[in-house]
Amino acid sequence: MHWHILGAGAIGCIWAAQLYKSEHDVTLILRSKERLQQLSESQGIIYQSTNGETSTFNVGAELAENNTPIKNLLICTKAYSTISALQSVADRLSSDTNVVLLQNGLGPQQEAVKLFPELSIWAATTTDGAYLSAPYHVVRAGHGETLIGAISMKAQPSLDNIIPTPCGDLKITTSENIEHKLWCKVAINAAINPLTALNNCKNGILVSDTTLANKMQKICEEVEKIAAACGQDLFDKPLYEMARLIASTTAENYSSMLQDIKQNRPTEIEQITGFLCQQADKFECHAPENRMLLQQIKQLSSVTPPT
Ligand code: KPL
Repeated sequence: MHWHILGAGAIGCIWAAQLYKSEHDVTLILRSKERLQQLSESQGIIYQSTNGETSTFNVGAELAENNTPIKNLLICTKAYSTISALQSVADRLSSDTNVVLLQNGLGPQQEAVKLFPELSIWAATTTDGAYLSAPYHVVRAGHGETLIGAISMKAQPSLDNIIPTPCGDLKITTSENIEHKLWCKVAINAAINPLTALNNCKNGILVSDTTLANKMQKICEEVEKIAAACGQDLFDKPLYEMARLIASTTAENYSSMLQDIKQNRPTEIEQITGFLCQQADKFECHAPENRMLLQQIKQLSSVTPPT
């Protein structure tokens, strides 16, 4: 089974390394000749495991313009690039192609299904922790779980025929209701990411600082109401409790949104808080805290996502 991967960030590199390790054919699709050159200079993906051991996986790579057909495509780009990533390889896809969208946020998954009704599309969400210490040098910070579920009419509820399990050290589980899992992830990201980005703090501060904790509580209450209006019953405990728990267990982390701002990259605010504000408009929910966060993060971020 041959997998093409679009998006060579930390998660894309983990998947490429683990598929390669499990002896699957895997090809990274890179955006420029310079990126191809960088990969060949590092002789593949350098993978540092949680115990510090390093291995190199000589994964193949090509540009999107290559004209060979794609049978299985994993997209791990930032959420705002999902659609342009799909469009960049559109002429290589057919009704036999399986596409897995693994990213934060909500919105692009539904748009992908609308724009590409002929494809079998799955969505995925992960709690794996990783970061790039240099291009193609991925450091595994923690082992989580990846949930995958069908989101298009054509995708089968069972993934047995597509996702290669075992797949190295990745823990992959099928979800019967992936939309709900994506909602839960968006809700947690909406509670933690914008506040940490605005206050330039680690996740744990949202628990220890009373003012920020109170703010997080208000954000959570709004998000819970928006989710309920959309028919999503999030967790078996209040979102605020769940967000506190996750902020505590990731206390030393800098959220992905704060890292994006520090590194002058576009943020995923539109696919997280922006998505929730759109739903609030649709269902006439009161969401002043989230609307303010959306504006503040847009003002703070000097770079806008590519179109
Ligand atoms: O997913 C995250 C992110 O930073 O995007 C959390 C759960 C907030 C951990 O940092």
